[in-house]
Amino acid sequence: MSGKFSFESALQEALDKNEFQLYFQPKININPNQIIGLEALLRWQHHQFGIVSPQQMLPLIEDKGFIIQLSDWIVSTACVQARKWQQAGYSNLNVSVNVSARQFRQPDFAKNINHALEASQLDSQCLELEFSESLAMQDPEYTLQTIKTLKNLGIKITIDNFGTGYSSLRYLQRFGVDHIKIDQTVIQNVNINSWDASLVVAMIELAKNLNFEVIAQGVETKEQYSFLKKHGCDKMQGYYFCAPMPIDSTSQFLKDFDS
Ligand code: G
Ligand code: MN
Repeated sequence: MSGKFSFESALQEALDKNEFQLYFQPKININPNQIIGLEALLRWQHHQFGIVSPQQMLPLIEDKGFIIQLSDWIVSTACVQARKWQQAGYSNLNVSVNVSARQFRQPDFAKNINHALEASQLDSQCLELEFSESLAMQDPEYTLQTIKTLKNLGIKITIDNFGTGYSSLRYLQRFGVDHIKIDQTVIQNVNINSWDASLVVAMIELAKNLNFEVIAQGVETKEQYSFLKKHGCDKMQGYYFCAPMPIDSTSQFLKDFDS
């Protein structure tokens, strides 16, 4: 995959050819044992390059402003798919979508989200938006206003990759976020590094005191799972439970989980 020019023309072709797909990764509550939602994650199945991750493609797309078009597609597709699962019997299923920087700064951002909800007929309570900590804190006054609008629509908010940026606790509280999601780089160190272990315990405590729910991302091992459980973090996501999956496997996962 060399050269920016060919990569970008490949992106345009990908949109035209419907090569973008959403994968879904469950978020699990361990007590009681239930699926609390599915995070929609973008994958690009290229006919020549194979699966291309967002990390590889997003910087290029951001450059081109391509991300706006793609972001709208992600939100709409995630809402439509969540509604389908609800109609198939998982009536309370929640879906979450990651918000990109370019998308967030669009003046029509909240309006576009609302449009996707209306078009899919998904209840706004069933949609959660994930903002990375660094994005949320870039211009916190702007974030505050935007989150207010989204929350008035009934949408839930997660601060993603928590522990990697610089959060103002005052703003976190003013945002009125529903979840903070502890970043996987922190979780993956809990049994290796006592500083990270203390950090996770402090974050769990902080969330409790400020009335957010806390979820741990990137849980990969039994040891990490046990550590989190012991310290009262019941919501988790990661390869320990399952990797992001295409739609068919997600449907199967939902079915197996129920039985
Ligand atoms: O931007 P965000 O933090 O939402 O991205 C999550 C990314 O982490 C996804 O691309 C997903 O594939 C990946 N991921 C999910 N679970 C795990 C895990 O247990 N370990 C690792 N290393 N990555 C994970
Ligand atoms: Mn996320």
